[in-house]
Amino acid sequence: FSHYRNEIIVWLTQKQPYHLSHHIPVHRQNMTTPALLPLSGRRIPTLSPGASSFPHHRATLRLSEKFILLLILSAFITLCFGAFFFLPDNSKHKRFDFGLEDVLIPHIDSEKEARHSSRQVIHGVGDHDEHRHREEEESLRDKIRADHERALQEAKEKLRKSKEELKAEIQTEKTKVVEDLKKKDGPKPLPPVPMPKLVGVKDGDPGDPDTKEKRDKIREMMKHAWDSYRQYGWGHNELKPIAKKGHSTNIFGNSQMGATIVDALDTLYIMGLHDEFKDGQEWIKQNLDFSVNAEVSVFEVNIRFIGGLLAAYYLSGQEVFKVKAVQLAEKLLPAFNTPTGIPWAMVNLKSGVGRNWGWASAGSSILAEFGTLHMEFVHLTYLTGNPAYYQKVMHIRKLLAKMDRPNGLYPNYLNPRTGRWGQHHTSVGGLGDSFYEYLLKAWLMSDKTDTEARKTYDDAIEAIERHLIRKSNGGLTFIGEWKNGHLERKMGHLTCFAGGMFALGADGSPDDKAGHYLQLGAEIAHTCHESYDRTVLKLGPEAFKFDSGLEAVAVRQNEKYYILRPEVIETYWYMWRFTHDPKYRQWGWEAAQAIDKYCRVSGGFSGVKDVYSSNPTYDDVQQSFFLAETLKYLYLLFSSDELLPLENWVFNTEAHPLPVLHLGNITLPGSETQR
Ligand code: DMJ
Repeated sequence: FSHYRNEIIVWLTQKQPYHLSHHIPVHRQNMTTPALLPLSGRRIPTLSPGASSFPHHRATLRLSEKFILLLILSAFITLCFGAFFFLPDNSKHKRFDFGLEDVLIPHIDSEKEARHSSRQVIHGVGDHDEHRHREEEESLRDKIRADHERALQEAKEKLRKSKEELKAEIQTEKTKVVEDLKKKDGPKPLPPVPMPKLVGVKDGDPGDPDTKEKRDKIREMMKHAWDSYRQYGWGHNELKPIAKKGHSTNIFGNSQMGATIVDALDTLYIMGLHDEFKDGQEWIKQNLDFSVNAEVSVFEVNIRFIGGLLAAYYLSGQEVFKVKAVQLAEKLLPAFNTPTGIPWAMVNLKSGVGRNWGWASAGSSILAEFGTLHMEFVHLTYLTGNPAYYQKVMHIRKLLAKMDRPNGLYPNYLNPRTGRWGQHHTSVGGLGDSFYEYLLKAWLMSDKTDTEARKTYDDAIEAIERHLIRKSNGGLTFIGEWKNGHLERKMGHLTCFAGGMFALGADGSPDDKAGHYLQLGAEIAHTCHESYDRTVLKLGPEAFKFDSGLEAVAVRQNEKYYILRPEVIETYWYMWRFTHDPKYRQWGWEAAQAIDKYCRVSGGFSGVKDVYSSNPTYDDVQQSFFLAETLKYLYLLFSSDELLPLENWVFNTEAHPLPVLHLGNITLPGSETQR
């Protein structure tokens, strides 16, 4: 066949230029056309006018000649193909050797083949090797054929399956790939670190039956909030208790990271709701994944997720919480890649790209956000041995220390590109609050060794007292907000946490002013209680004024809502711990009853839109901080002081307890370079 094949090709290629020639100008007819060269590589004599075997005045064949040639050609081709199809398989492969096999079916092993051919020359055993070589090729072909048949069979079977079956199969395969990837990346083992001494992880039975009954009621409320979320919003960040479905806000991007589960864990643990805790732990183990394309708030994720996971780890000793906290913290680190090291407000967990809120003074970062990372980040360095976390937060502190402060006050906005303050607004409520809280708590958490933090706190509070704290005509102490050189006589619900902070910071204050700060805490607690007591629902509004005869009441409609916030109850609890004045338990109980009466619905607990209306409408959100903070502080208020004593535990701003690090002679990695 190969012999005839070459002949045909030669013949065909000789004819083609001839047929084309009468369309081609003479001066170009001598040009060889590479595409028309025969496969065998034999050189075809080029056609030149006059040298042809045909008379040169005849440009075409006669019709009869064409017909005969066509007949011969088709007979020949039929013969060849016939022979090919009727020959046994083996002979086909041996003889149908156009060289295309090499392209379509790769050789088994060219190195091996080279060795074989060289051996042929040296040892003269070509026949044997050639035989083996052919056998190997045969077996490879058989294998390829078998593979193709299997693939075909599988495809046929797939086509026979229903859409649902196919979907289920795809899902199983996806899960397997994810599992394999997880195993491959695997949680990196963390260095063993001595567990800090954990004091007071106990029941905290209050003793007297009346208080116990109240505590049981709070526990029941927690169970209702949790069970409702479990039933209607499981895995979502939060719950819509009226619509009975999941809910989320922009602070979590478009993620579904079970914020309520993480935020609620330690409350469940403290309340002895162990089955619920296990349930949450299992969800976290199986589902909490931070490789999501979601732009989240660095601050919120830090205080709720990292804080929540660390607290759950310390309380329960379960490694999974520590590992998850560290995985998440790694995802937050790119937020610090700014010209100044002041982190962006938001970061995309997948890409690491950060940016600031559009509304924040000319692209600024916010004091309460970048200033509320210290506690969690110091614990992360302690647990991982990675100095990065500690260095990042210490860098922020150093940078702030070098800056001028108008009237000794810290403005709420700081531009992370220029390192300059934005608008000169100062607040102990929203946008500023937990920055001051974390200065004090950094000192407490370091077993009172971080005196730099204490000094910064004391200086800040002194300026706040001088410029922001006033007494109303009716004798209520309030903390106003500084806006471009004047004091706004308005206080937010958020600001009410400061009563607890002043009490917590009383011990250790300069010039022995402990009594003064405890008194200040009591006055703020009283004012905030008034803001509750002066409403119809006995629940506090979002913001209240001390102006034009109005005291501790909201004026604007959009400030009359209560969204299950904890700050007032938080202050009651700190005041209770430091004074044991029964009025704090009484006030806490009033708030608990009001929440149960006006915010409880069959699908959980909801915020209300107007605390001055006897017929309030719901906002239909069960905030995760209701379980993390509000119910936890209430439970602690009706427990004995033995449960989580304040000498041993420091609560982060989301009420997640972290143990005091009695570091003694241990130096945190990274701290040497900072000091
Ligand atoms: C909580 O997420 C934290 O307490 C935060 O510091 C500010 N306030 C909310 C609840 O009101």
